[in-house]
Amino acid sequence: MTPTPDVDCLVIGAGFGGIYAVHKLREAGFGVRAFEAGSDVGGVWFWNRYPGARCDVPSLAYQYSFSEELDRDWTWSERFATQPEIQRYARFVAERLDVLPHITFDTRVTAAAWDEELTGWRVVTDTGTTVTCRFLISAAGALSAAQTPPFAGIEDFAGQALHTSRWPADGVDLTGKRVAVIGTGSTGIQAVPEIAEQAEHVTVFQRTANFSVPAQNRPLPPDEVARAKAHWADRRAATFTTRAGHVIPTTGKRILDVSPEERMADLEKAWQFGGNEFLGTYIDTSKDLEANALLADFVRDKIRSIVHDPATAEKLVPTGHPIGSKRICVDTAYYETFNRPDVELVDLRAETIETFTPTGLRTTAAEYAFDTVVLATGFDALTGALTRIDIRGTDGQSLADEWAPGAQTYLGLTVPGFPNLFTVTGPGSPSVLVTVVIAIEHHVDWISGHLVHLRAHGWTRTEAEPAARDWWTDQVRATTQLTLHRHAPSSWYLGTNIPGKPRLFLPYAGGLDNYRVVADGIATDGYRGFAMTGAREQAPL
Ligand code: NA7
Repeated sequence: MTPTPDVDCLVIGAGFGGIYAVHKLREAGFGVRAFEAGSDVGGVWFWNRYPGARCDVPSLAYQYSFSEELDRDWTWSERFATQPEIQRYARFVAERLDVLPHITFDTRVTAAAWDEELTGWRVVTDTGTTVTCRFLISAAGALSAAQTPPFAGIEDFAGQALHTSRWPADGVDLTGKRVAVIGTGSTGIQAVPEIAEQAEHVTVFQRTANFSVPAQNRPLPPDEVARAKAHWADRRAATFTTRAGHVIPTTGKRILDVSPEERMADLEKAWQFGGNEFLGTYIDTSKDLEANALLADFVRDKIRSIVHDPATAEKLVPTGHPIGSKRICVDTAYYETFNRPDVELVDLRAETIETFTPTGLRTTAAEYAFDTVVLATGFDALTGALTRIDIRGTDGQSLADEWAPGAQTYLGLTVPGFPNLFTVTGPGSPSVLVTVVIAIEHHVDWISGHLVHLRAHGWTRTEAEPAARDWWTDQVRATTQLTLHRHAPSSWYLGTNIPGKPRLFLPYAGGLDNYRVVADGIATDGYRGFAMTGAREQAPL
């Protein structure tokens, strides 16, 4: 008698991907369970509770698009939503879709092994539960595996050390504290102004100066929200046809074609409008280094005009990478914060961290004392959430080893040697370069469609072919050449923030619109590139 798995589909994670995967697969008639390490839904929006945590994509775009009803019944309060509001939204959707009964919280998946006889996965959790499933769907997140660099002596530090994505649920009182912040990516840049409001003194340790544009955040007036809701169908349609998953305003002009006066006027307007849409002002700045330099110079001059102390301003001016080649940051009063007398900037290009000490840290130039260190040091992006689970494929090979020389997938969703495993927002997907919620919706719809296809044919096993993976890897590399991302010496897109991770641009940079066309074409073609098999006598789903 052939064994039958406990459940058809097991979902890892209950963030935006997991919530929608449970809903969609259940709607398609599959049995579904999910494990979530946190004690509530929301994923990264459950964990990232640091002061100032906020989305840098407009609220009206950073939401599910599939249901007009959800759109009608949820109202964002600000142009860029705070972490608590986004988590409330995740909870609202999970309750509405009635997915909560399928999710086991406070349970982290630690291992999963393919079992050929079962034609399924044996999944193990940190609470000791083992569940078997036919299909394993990872929605563990692209930016969820926190990275704490191996700083020498950090275990000797007598104060409090906090990674921004593991911030205590009941907050941290920083009143009267001397606080160090290490890291000036999107997180550090959001956190520093808020921490400075509370703390007695803040020392910001910056390794790479980043480009940041003002959010120009504001409350969303009721008429703007009403207009958006009335145009739900148009907004939904735009998720299919735009590169980023939503409409980004642009002048439609090339920066190299306009006069200096026109350029200044356009960019000043874009700066006042705010948000990372600033990058879309002109159509040539993400492809052409000369065009990019003009955009970058505008931001550099803005920094010099905001920061009073010229020496501090020069440290904050990014010089080593094109604007947008590392993820652009969106801030509220970040540069202005360095005009405070109680905020200090340490340039880790001029002095490097030698070791932590019981009272702070020592660099090659000085000793710094503080009570609390905030590690805004980022994530093992795209692969970390998966490689930290002991995933074993057909020959017992580990996914972490398989990806050690550089992660390769078919469509960012599947890996040869790991049948019936799907990786929502995996390496090779466009998710982190576009509106991730929209990419997630597409990935989950595609996965669900694939499982329905298998069921219709009485198949129980699907595995990407190596040739399909190689072809997709070529597509990912080719699209990388179309952008300036490869000109950044380091970024989490390239994996260079993780010691030992090979330097490889992991996302698909061809846009969500193009990705959809390709992935949907593969589906229409009967899921080209997959070996789909399975004994008909094996319990069909
Ligand atoms: P990021 O963007 O990876 O930023 C991490 C920051 O931490 C960045 O400034 C790093 O400098 C710095 N860092 C990392 N390791 C070290 C060490 N060892 N010493 C000093 N400084 C270090 O992560 P975020 O959390 O800000 O944002 C990640 C994404 O999440 C964001 O883009 C949004 O999409 C959501 P570096 O630049 O590597 O020199």
